[in-house]
Amino acid sequence: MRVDVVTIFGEYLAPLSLSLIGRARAQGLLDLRVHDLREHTRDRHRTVDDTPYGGGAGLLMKPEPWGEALDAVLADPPPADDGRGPVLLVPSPAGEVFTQAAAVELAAEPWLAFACGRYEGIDARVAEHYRARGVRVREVSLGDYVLNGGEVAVLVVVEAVARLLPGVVGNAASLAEESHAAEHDGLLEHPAYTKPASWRGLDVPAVLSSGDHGAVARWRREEALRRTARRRPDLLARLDPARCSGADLRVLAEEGFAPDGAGGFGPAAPAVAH
Ligand code: 6GU
Repeated sequence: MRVDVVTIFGEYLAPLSLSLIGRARAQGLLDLRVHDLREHTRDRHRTVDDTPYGGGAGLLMKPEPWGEALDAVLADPPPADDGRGPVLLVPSPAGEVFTQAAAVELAAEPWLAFACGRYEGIDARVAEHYRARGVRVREVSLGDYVLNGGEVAVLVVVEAVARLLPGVVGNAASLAEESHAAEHDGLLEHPAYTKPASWRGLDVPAVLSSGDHGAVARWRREEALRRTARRRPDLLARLDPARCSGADLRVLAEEGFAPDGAGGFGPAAPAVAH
């Protein structure tokens, strides 16, 4: 996979040379190229920002350096480009929330490009212009909080995507077991334990040492359901009741959830007093 990143803070991306991602780059599985936006300015001060039309606090990134920088990226496709060009990812707190499902989609692409805004973001015409040229532009957010710029989002998205590429993570089965994996219905992962069996007065749940694989699987499923209900009830709205056993339904009912009639689960209607 080829990944181009345009930024004014290339040093921010140094962690992408470490660990599994660094090794994937060294092995040629990931061709990650960082480009300095300021190389595409034409004034003596290498200016990338200016004040917003309409007033307000803060500075916006000017469109001209972005146009030149992104044109240069688009003009240099990787051999694997299918003619559709890259998916252009624009990190922004105003974007769609980045999810594991999006990571899976992006991992199937041969080419991604990132436009990292700083300050209050990038002049809105940049995304509009590349969309009009047929580029698949996706504005993505990490969640409901504000960061200073898109570089941390690049670290997050590249790590989430690259570890799905064949050969990057050693054990492919571990990918399927994780929290948010579709194979586990998008539930949070159950708690996990290793040796010693007793630590500071805390014992590993006995069922995990029972050797009864069916009982272990049922315990893990129940813990995953309870955890998700307590911590991320929003995820239950996307849990298909058709994929739930009677035992699952009982656990969810204990946690206060019932099928919502819309293909998921929601808070159970309170029992009406007679
Ligand atoms: Cl992608 N960018 C910025 N600046 N803030 C964010 C974000 C992205 N995601 C959450 N907050």
